[in-house]
Amino acid sequence: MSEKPKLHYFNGRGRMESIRWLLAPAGVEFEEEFLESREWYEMLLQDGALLFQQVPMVEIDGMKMVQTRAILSYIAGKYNLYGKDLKERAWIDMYVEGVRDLMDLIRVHHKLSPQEQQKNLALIGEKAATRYFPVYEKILKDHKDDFLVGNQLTWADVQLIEAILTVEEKVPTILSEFLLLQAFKARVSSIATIKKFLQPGSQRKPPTDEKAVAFTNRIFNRR
Ligand SMILES: N[C@@H](CCC(=O)N[C@@H](CS)C(=O)NCC(=O)O)C(=O)O
Repeated sequence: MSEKPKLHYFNGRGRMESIRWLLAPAGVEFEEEFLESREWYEMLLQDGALLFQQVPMVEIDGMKMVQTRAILSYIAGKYNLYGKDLKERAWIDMYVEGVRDLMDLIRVHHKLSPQEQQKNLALIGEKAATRYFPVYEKILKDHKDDFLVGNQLTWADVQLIEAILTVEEKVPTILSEFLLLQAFKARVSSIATIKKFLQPGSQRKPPTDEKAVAFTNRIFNRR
């Protein structure tokens, strides 16, 4: 039996959260090693464990993987969440990248000044409502399947449900015009492994706040 993957990151969402999310429906138990201090990060650097001196880093199948996107596609491929052929993969990649562009707006949110945050919040709402969510609503409408690609759960669905819930934390009414996405949210949230991940006490992390940003700035000697 292979060892559990070990995730090296802060005890917060950041770039690692999508990896935690993807391991959930894969039904994979994982361990977490939290970067608690600058010294901890330097120790990882000295060990040569961080190829580009960056986290997330995931120990999996004898590799010390870095680069979020590479880690996610490895997990998606390994756990059958990456479509059945090259074309399905291509669609999954497109849908995932769209969601990740939207999520990037949220990931930087707490690094902004209060004034910039106000503008960014409006931008998140606008982009979600006019650029990204209409695409996924239309896909579901056109093919009438339960999931985005190949009528089975894939990485694209997992990325989308994470984004829906994350945007809702910032703009609670964001789905009001998207009836099929509302149904999608209910359906995917009720898959046993995902339901478990959504329950209190799981390895899902709370929303990022100013304290978390100050902590990471300290670790990376930023500002
Ligand atoms: N392209 C990388 C970027 C990773 C990244 O920027 N990680 C940040 C923490 S979220 C980091 O380690 N920063 C330290 C540095 O760049 O020196 C990925 O997607 O994993």
